[in-house]
Amino acid sequence: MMDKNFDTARSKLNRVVVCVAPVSFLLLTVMFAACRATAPLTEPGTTLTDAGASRATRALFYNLKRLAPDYLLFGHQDDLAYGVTWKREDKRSDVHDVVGAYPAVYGWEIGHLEIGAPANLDTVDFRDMQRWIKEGYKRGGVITISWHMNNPVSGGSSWDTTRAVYSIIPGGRNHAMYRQWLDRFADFVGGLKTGPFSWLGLGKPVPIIFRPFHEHTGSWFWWGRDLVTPEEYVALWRFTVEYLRDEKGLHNLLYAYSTDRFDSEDEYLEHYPGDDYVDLLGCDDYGALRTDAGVADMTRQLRILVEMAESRGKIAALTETGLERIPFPTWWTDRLLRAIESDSTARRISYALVWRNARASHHYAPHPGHVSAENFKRFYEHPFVLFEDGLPKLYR
Ligand code: BMA
Repeated sequence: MMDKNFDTARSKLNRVVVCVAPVSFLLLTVMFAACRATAPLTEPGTTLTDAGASRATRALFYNLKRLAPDYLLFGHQDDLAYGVTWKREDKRSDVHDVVGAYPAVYGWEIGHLEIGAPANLDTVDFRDMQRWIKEGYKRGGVITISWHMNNPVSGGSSWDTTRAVYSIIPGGRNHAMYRQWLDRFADFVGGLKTGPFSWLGLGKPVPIIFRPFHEHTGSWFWWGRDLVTPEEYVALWRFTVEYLRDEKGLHNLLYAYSTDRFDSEDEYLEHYPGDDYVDLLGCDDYGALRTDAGVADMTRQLRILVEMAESRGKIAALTETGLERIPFPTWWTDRLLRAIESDSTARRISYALVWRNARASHHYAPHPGHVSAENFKRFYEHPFVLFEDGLPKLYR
């Protein structure tokens, strides 16, 4: 005969198990999901501009940081949109035509998005651009976006140096218009979702390294050095970050601050908006690598850049460079690679991106038969250099 007390205790236990089990299962699931959602993915001394950045965006940041000491990622502007002799051909890329691999970093340019145009200032259709951005991301590449926006005061181009920054910062007479420009940016970025339900507007947004108001140590753009006070530039930058992050709820952006060539840390930081507003420290330089003598100057700048970035827990990158038409056949290894790889500090930049292959008189990557094509293959094969086919998974 079964002990009655035991039986009662057991049936009570059963009832408890029956009631508690689903609850604990639910609790465990919730806890697991919460852990996944907020898994710190942090390193000491490092915080992102956006503490609520998506998991993939945080993964990109930390993976780029992790790779930086040992590898250089190669990037190319508008790589999938056109080449020196073609335009808008599915899966085509001049870089791929030469080495059989896509670049690791894809640069895109959204100038004229602000005015609601269907195509950018270089005639790249924005819907095509969204498709190419998603393609590159799905293959594991890195996406960065620059913005040659029109002058908000004169309506001229980015190169129209009518003073304008004062007019779009909070309190300025064109501030509402600037908000609308950022709304258009948010719509564009909102259209960069991937996943099975992305066609419904659901899905995960592609992480982007966003690089606005670049080359401001020069004065050829309306946000350049002689056309803006440091206070105005900082106000513009901070407003832009806060609006996109806090009001538009974009959590897939890493913010890149990138100057043109610079002489010193002080010069570099003259318009710096602060560590809380920047994830990547970059610089653009097309001058140094024109000559052998300039290689040392490039290395010098990259050393300063890496030191500034590492002491702040950020990433450093050569955000734009290149030699127009690349008339020097061994430019890739003898200038670009030498400037970066031969120095134990400079080599810790994350990536170097060359500009677009617009036409025979304006291109920065080789195409088949190009005078630098063979050397570009040596560059591709170098163990320090990563193209897309050599990338580890960057978004996990
Ligand atoms: C410049 C040139 C221009 C182009 C601009 C934005 O350096 O390539 O032709 O319009 O970048 O992409």
